Amino acid sequence: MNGDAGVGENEGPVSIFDGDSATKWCVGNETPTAEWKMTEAVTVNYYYFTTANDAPERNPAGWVLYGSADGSTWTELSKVEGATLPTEFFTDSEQYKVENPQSFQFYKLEITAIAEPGKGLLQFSELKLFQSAK
Ligand SMILES: [Ca+2]
Repeated sequence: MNGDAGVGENEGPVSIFDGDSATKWCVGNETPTAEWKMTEAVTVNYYYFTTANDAPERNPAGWVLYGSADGSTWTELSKVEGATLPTEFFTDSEQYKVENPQSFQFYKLEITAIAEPGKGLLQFSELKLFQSAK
C-alpha cells in the first residue's frame, strides 16, 4: 500500500482497507493518491466509500480509479466528478459501477476533488471493492 501519508499517525492509506469505519485515511491535501496490489488479479465491477468520523467537507467528491497489470502502466476504470457522499459519519456511499471493468492486480485511486474545495483535507474511512453488486 502506497499513498499520501496521513495527518495523524494512524491515518495513513492502509486505514481504508482495514474493515473498520472507525479508522480513516485523512490527508493534508485535497488530491491524494493511493496505490495497492491485490494478492491476485481481480475484476472490480462495483465499489463504494464509507465516510469518516467527522468533517464531511473532506469527503471525496471526484476521483479516478485505475487498474494495472504491472504497477506502472495504468488503465482508467472509473471516473466520477461531482459526487455527493453522505454527510452522516460512518456511512456507506452509493455504489459506483466501474464503466470499464478488467482484471488487474494493481489498483490506484486518485482523488480529484473534495466536497468543499479549499478545506485542505481529504478523508474517508473505507473503500469497498466488489466483483458483483452488493
Ligand atoms: Ca478504516
